[in-house]
Amino acid sequence: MHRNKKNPILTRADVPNIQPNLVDATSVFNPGAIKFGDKYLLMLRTQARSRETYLVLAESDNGVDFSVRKEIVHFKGIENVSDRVYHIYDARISKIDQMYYIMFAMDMEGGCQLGVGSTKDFNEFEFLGIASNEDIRNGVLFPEKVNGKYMRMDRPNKSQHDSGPTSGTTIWLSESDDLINWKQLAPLISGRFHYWDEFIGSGPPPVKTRKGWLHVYHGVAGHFGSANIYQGGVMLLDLQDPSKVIGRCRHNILEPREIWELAGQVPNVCFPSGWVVEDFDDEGFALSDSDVKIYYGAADTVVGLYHSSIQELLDAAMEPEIK
Ligand code: BMA
Repeated sequence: MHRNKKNPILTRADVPNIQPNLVDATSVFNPGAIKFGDKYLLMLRTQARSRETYLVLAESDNGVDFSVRKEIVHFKGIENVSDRVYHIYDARISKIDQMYYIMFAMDMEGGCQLGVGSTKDFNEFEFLGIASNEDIRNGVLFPEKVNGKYMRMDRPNKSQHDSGPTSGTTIWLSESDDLINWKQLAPLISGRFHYWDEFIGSGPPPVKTRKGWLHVYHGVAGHFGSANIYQGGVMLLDLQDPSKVIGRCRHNILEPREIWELAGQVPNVCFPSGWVVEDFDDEGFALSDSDVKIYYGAADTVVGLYHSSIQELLDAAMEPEIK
């Protein structure tokens, strides 16, 4: 596993002015990612000096050099939500059948909800609805139905960082028939107090491998005085019954080490939110030697790119547990 040499691959300097909302962007981070045809797409979270947050797309031929579109992503219909929506952010992108779905956090009065939108072409986006009814974040859809149901992982916000945002210590598995109404099935993993992943939340949507559903998540160590350290880790779920956790890494796979990860709007943050797995077999399983590109927000300020392979991530997920 290694960082790309061109890191950070996106900074505020790459974000064009989009009058009047986004001028002189302060930051660009926490991207959703997907391969669309032969293009790599990132759905970026950008902020203006007003601290308004916008989603903007970037595209690339090689997954490293991205150009940012001069257009704010608008989910048609979101304007009809009756309660005030302050920000939408942290998009996670899944392809299910021939449709692309985007789950994102919606900061609203009374907390954070999960929104879901769809697109066929990444030019027009439709808002499908609010897919939650409690304070919750980090919702990610599985790339296919399991046992006839849509599946997602999500992280209810049942705790709070010291004088900071609401957070959580358990990732749940939920199922749905329509992507809007969700039923909680089972808790998957919980925070390990005193270790690297005390608070946790899903990263990019899971990927199907012959060994199970491979999933990258983030963990927060909150026991360092005023610093919450955000890191990346990996876990593995049973293919037929994803409520069964087969493995979970002992060590993080990614932690703040570079200066642009250690310093910024929010110091000490590596927040993996998108990935592109390059190679699949004919039945849709990721190949173990496939290259994996993990895109992450660094210090809530820039975007980093981390390279790995399916095999390396599977090995990490099967490390002996912390006893
Ligand atoms: C989390 C979310 C992320 C953010 C991270 C670090 O609670 O708000 O969007 O990147 O904190 O600030």
